[in-house]
Amino acid sequence: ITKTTGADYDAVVIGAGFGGLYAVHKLRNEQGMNVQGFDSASDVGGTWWYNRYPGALSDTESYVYRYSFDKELLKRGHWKTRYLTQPEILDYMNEVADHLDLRRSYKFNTKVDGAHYNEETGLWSVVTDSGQTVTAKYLVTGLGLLSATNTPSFKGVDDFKGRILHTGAWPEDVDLSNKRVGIIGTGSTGVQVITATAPVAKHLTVFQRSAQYVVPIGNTPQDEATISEQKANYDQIWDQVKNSAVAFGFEESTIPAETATQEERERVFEAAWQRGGGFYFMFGTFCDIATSQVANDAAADFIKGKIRKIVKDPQIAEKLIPNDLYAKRPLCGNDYFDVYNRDNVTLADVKSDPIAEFTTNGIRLESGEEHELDVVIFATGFDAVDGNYVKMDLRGRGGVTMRDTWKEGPLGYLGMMEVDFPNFFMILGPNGPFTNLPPSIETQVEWISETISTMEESGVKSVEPTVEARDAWVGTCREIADMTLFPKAESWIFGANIPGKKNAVMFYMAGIGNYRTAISAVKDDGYPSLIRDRETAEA
Ligand code: FAD
Ligand code: NA7
Repeated sequence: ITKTTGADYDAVVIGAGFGGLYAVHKLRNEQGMNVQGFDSASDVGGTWWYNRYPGALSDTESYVYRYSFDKELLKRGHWKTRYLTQPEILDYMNEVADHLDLRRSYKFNTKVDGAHYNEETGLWSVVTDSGQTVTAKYLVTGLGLLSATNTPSFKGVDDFKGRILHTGAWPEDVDLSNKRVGIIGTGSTGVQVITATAPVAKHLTVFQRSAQYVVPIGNTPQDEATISEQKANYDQIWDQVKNSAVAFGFEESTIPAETATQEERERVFEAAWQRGGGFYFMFGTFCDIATSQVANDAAADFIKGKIRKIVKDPQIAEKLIPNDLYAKRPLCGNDYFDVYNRDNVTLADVKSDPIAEFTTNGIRLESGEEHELDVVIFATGFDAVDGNYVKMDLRGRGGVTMRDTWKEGPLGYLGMMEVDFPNFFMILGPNGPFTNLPPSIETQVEWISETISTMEESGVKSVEPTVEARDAWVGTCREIADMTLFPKAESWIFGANIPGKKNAVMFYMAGIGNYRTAISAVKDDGYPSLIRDRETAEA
């Protein structure tokens, strides 16, 4: 039963990934609201529904890449290795949906084309690609921050006779065995799909634009004893995770590399290399790798030394060695650099010799060198964070569009709200925390549902942030980011991967612990930064 007078639903939730599913659970199962969910995929899973490419794996460890809120689900958790494969995560999402009976609230295979706020009724009108329009008081979006795929355009693509695939929209029927495969992109995804494809393809050509710092992932089997111990300690584990910086389950280092001796640095980096884990290497070894040039150089030099040792052909090794900062999202992989010792793998350095065009048979570089291929895989990433928001026709008060509000780069209050968009709540919107994501998703969904419940209890019709509060939050995110080296590296974290996209701050980089404190303070202080019933307030 809808509580909101005149509305089809109390809330519409877009997305059936970690974010959307938890929002439907909170609002419907716990707060008794009438909720309608939509997802363009045919079932639950979000990221893990789409990214079915070979080698797709979490780089958050299995025991913390899950929800913390449900003790029964935690007890039931099962995994075989230190990290989760895509099929395991998708199974988990399905298990969650069954356990909480979430599917019945969703319309799948349904894309939301737009949503408009009607100031007279105080309701959102949500328009889908099936021609349906529904109204609701609240609009909660879990559109995903790595969800809108980025496919760069190349001359001649349509002439290519082979098959073109994107890792983020992977079809079911792909068999790469004995094929001549080309992979464009060497980010997190590229590293995974490259290591999985090399052993099965007839030949693999990697088109690398930027060399990357990749450390081992250390994906070892997990024995029952370790898993039982993790399960027994979940209260403590989640407490640590939610008060940490990156929420990956390890204690971040408090020791600076800047003042450590060369021997100490070697010892700590080598131990981390043996242990595995990208975020661990950057944040678990020393505390200043992401902030101090000296520390960053020390970590980068260590990884460069490893590449030189692993890769047998020194010319190939040099091409694989990055010469920029170690300040993109940290990468890790299974024996990544060993791939380039294989006879069936070619590295094409497309920074020095860019892709000129696709031909009928493959890819031709500017030098004229042609690579014959049966399949080309785009591992070229995503229009991250705001991509899905600006693709949708989202309109707030007075018809103001999100596209226009964010034309100089995405803004957002607390990573969850936006000025002129009343009763609109984003999960993983711009300027939210940069962490292992499920704990941040939970943090946000809990804040959103508590805020909605407070507004309902006090009979509020609409709620939205003030311009001052939004601008101050964005300013804080900028200041924090500027204390780090991340803005100096070109990556999706600052929107630098999309041609023409303005370089902007997209994350709150002070960690989940500080983030939780900041957003709790807003709630505990009675939401001074939110305007209630703006029409009345302004009158
Ligand atoms: P998503 O899972 O992206 O779900 C968004 C959903 O919204 C999608 O199903 C999409 O179809 C739907 N949607 C979007 N727009 C519309 C629309 N207009 N209409 C209808 N539906 C719409 N994070 C980590 O913390 N650790 C990891 O190890 C990790 N590994 C990753 C590996 C890969 C290959 C990728 C791509 C991402 C990884 N991530 C990782 C990030 C991951 O996206 C998040 O952890 C998490 O899954 C995000 O959940 P979400 O619900 O916010 O968004
Ligand atoms: P990323 O990290 O954005 O990586 C994309 C890769 O594709 C990267 O190597 C890019 O090179 C490359 N790229 C992009 N456009 C081109 C063109 N036009 N030509 C050649 N190469 C290109 O995306 P991922 O999917 O790997 O990872 C995104 C997140 O998803 C990741 O952090 C995980 O959280 C999961 P560049 O470095 O820009 O030179």
